[in-house]
Amino acid sequence: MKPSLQPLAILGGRPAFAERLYVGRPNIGDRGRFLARVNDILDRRWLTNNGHYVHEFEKALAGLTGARHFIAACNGTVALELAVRALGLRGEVILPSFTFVATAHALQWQEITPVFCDIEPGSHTLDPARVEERITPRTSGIIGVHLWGTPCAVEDLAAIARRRDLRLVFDAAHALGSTRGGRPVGGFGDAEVFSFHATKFLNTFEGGGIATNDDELAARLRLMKNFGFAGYDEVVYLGTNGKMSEVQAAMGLTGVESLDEFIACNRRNHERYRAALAGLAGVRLLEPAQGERHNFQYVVLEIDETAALARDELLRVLWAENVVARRYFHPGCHRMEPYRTLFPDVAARLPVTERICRRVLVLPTGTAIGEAEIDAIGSILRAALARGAEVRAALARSPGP
Ligand code: T4K
Repeated sequence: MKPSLQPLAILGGRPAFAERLYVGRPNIGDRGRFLARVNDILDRRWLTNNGHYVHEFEKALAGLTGARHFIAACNGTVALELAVRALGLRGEVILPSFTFVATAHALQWQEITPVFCDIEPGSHTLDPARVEERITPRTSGIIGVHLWGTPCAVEDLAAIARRRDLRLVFDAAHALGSTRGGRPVGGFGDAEVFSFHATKFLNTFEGGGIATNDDELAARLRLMKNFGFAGYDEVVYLGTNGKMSEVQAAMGLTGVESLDEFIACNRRNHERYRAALAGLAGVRLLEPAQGERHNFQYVVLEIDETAALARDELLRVLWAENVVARRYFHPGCHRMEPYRTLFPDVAARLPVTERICRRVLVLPTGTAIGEAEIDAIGSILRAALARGAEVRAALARSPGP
């Protein structure tokens, strides 16, 4: 989409983009190959329940993650719930508050108490030093979240889990294709849980899955995601319907074929943003760890107190230009219901989370945008920050979003 670089819309100019640019625009892959697969599914008349394409997708994902087993599921949230239940978690489970609310809901939904723990300021992931402090006799496990595709401190968390006899799960919803110490995400902890929601760089419309090297856990998960059926008439567990359909798997397989291309595009976009935002006071672009593979699926800025405008002011400037940036994962799970009511005092234990929640701004990336859009977004931010006082006054005059 060709941007028109008018004066800032918030100051009375026309929006830079005629149509909205969104964070989370899906990558589509090869349309022809996807449609051919859908035709084949219709010819086979096998639409769901452990079909051919789900098998193929699970094989492909086991290959990508290096895990012995990959169990596909209908979405990432149900995959988390399955992992939590199959591992026998109960009582309390420690997790970051700075994550998508599904991580906490997967516990609370099963009447397990989510215990919110602070994060490291650099990586935005669970701080192992703080995890130790949150362990009680009721703690049964830890869920680390590889936020923005950046793996947590898996070694330190694994050492704590071993020492304190806890189960360790990773919410890897963002982290397909990333590595830690050269090892792909998928093989850490007892299980790692992925999301293939439309907004993820590899998508199955809705979808998710669990990677594990534990044979017994994998067998349990396979039964649990299919109501607990061990045969036509035999049910051996309390299960649910967590199955992925054939069309979802066909979309996933098509995406897998373009995965390197998606990552290359995300990386190019990231580099372009780095150049477009260089030298902006108070604006930090989160960078992945050196020497590791990363999927670059989120472009994450931290806007600190030294910037001429606050994060929320920049958000409004961008929205006025039709750039639908997001302030993920504001305001933190602990400030959302039911957790706000259940744990009214927990914010005091989460100073880093509170600070990061006020600073983060996520910008559009993926195959739906290119250099021209990124340069224009950089110019908008640069112009807004250069005219900080004027922009602030204009925002104060206009009603908020
Ligand atoms: N753990 C973590 C750490 C997660 O981030 C997530 C999901 C999960 C667990 C749970 O996995 P799932 O059960 O969802 O598989 C979106 C996604 O719905 C959610 O999957 C994702 N994380 C989260 C980070 O983002 P919202 O509430 O932001 O969705 P929404 O509707 O505002 O869409 C986001 C953006 O994407 C919009 O700017 C529009 C754009 N979009 C969206 C869809 C669905 C499109 O352009 N096309 C589309 O088809 O949660």
